[in-house]
Amino acid sequence: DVDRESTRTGMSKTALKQGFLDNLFYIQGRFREVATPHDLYMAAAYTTRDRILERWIKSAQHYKSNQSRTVCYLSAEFLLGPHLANNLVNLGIVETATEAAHELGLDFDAIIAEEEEPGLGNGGLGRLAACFMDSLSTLQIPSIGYGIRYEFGIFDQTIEDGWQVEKSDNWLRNGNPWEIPRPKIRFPVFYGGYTEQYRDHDDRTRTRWVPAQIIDGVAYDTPILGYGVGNVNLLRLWKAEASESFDFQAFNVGNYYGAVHAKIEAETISKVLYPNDEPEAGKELRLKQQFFFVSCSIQDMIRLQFNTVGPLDSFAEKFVVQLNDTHPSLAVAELMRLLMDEHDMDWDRAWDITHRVFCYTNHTLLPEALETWSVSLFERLLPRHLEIVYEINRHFLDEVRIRFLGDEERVRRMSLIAEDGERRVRMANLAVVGSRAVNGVAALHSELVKTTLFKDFHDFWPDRFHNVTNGVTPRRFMVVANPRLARLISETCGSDDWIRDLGRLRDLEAHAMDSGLHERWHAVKIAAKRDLAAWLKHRTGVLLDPEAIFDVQAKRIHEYKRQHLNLLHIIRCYQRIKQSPNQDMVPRAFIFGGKAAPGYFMAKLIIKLINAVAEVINNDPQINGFIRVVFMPDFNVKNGQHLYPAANLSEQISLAGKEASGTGNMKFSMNGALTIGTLDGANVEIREEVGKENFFLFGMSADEVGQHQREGYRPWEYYARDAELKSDIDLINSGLFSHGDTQLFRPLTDRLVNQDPFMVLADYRAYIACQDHVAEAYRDHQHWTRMSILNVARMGKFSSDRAIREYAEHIWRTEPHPIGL
Ligand code: 26V
Repeated sequence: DVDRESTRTGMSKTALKQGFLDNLFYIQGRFREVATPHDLYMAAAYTTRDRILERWIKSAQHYKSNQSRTVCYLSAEFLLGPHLANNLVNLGIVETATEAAHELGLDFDAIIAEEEEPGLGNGGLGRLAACFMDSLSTLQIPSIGYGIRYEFGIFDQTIEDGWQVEKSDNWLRNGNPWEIPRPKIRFPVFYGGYTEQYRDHDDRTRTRWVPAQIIDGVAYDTPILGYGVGNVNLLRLWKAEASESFDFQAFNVGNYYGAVHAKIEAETISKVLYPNDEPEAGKELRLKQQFFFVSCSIQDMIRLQFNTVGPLDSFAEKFVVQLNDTHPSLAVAELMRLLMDEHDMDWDRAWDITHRVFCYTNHTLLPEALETWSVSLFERLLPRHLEIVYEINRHFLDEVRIRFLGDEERVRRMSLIAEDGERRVRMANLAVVGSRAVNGVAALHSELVKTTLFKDFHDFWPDRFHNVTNGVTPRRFMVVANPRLARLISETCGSDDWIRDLGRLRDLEAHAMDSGLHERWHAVKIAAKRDLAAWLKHRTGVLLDPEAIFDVQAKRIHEYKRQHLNLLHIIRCYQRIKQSPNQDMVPRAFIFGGKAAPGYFMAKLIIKLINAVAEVINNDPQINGFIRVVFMPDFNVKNGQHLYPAANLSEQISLAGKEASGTGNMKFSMNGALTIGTLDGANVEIREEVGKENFFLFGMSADEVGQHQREGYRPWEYYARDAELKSDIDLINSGLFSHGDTQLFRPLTDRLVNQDPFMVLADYRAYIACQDHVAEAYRDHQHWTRMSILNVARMGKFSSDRAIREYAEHIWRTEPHPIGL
């Protein structure tokens, strides 16, 4: 028998069982016989949470009494994925919990599968934030993630008649056991109105913002537990609520319904996540969202400063703020406003603190992705911030003019305000000027940041620019997603130290020729492929052959990522089999996953074409299953966890220079997939690490792409000169994949032949040739397995722990604060 305390915190099997039954009874109000699968999941989640909370309180106390320097990671997105399995791994109680569940007669995998993931992000940028939170805790660095508690996250994707259909993601419907509402941690956020000058008690002229609207932000906290440590950090997400203090009566005299309507409107601010990969439509609500979470977060930091250290003078020593892309860059102006207007500081003191607090990460070079806001919208919503932006700009451009005498063209380029056409605020320039460090996310990307996007800024402040190559957490993407492989690695290396120190995977190299390991490695991969095949059969009806090459491309659908290049290769394979049905071809399963932005027509047409090609190939008796094509619906963190362990080949085929880093490339390779890829983003470094003989490289380099573009790129010449390429594109236009409709895919094929902005046709021939090498290599099972082992063994660099260590040392200058168990 266990006492009350240990049912909450005990780690023994008995304590877990008792805690589970307690939570089922006292929280869900159920007994075993009538409990639904969801009740069982909730009870398991609370039982796990109980054990985290104790560590959390200890961490908070420790950080407070030590006045620890704190990293604040500001991000509009956190794509966390399901919590339960991950928290069990980090607590180190997977085995005990599994046994406890079995003794209670429960299907533990089913309980884990019951969790609906918080999809509070679009893709790479949001998932990176989640990996970083895991590593910050594991490395014992005091930190707070700040973001928005969207009521609806990224849409759920279904496929109907081959087309993507979006369904709203009502993830909070059944409750969220991982969050703790903090109704008393609440800050007012202002919008609109006007500014006015007044004289304070010392007869100094000050500025006051008189808003037209006030909305409250309320904190919801999720504990983020480190792996095998006592440290638990905080993810604090803000929900918008109508303000209590705002006097609705005054604005709605006698208009009760108007006042209620205003309350409803207030809550829309944290209602829904916007797609980040759709061209900015200048959406007012999006700017309101950005300011909303930024203002709450900075106010919260100031509150914490007063609660721990005291005066604001040491604010930049207590806090460092990392801006995840430009979405939170209003924070620069908001901190200036709060320091000056609310806390009496003059400009110079406020600026000295502000520019020492912020650091900014750039995540894309695509010009259409760079955020700007029209001055008129900005002024209407944030009149005080526009004044501050102008003032920052005036100080900054004065410095530029002194350094580059007479170079007004440069001044115009560097200005925080774009003056060509409608005047707009350039958020990236604001972020660079307001930060003491700026970084790109892979070596190649960071070079391009310095030489192209921010060239003028690099000329001006060369020391401000850094590279931190992205990484992913091996806890989720190896231990949680691929427990069989994790076990095999631990047994082979004789320890599970690699989970916290991924460089230790190198120990596998000594066994790369060992036939015993080869056999087990192969068996682990086949088992994962069988699991995925069963999963896909259940959800799509398509049956895959586990012996085939599992060739996977899973990522957001975008022209620059070139899913259509992959399709052209599939069509090539199809035509080859049709032309000579008896040839000896290596069987392949082509697997796609990914969402298209709801307003991105071309991306949605690519999804339709994938499904159309799949339908024809999968039903052609002559193909006889030699190649199969399947689209996994609703690719997200949870579904991705089925994909990474099962892949043999990882498609990383973006046009060189366009993919800032990529992180899926890392997840596949650390699960033993080989990469076929261009020299883009982190592919360059992955290839360096795993060795060029263990990587399938093809295509133009970023330099060659630039050269080609300068010389004038003419895709129709490739189409005219390459008979196979022409016949692949013509087959799409023939109507074969569209029940005779020759027009359906015309927008896509016309774009390829006439514009081809991402040079699919220029890289086609090299890609096909490279895929032929892949097929040949796969025939030699021994050799392929050896390459697979070496890929895993050499992936140590791509742990997000390494990335966070680099941020901590070179950018943040923070120290670990270990909390024991
Ligand atoms: C935004 C847009 C908006 C306009 C249309 C084209 C477009 C394309 C992409 C984006 C996303 C920008 C931010 C982002 O998610 N970047 C991703 O960040 C990952 C983490 O650093 C990185 O691995 C990916 O390569 C990068 O695309």
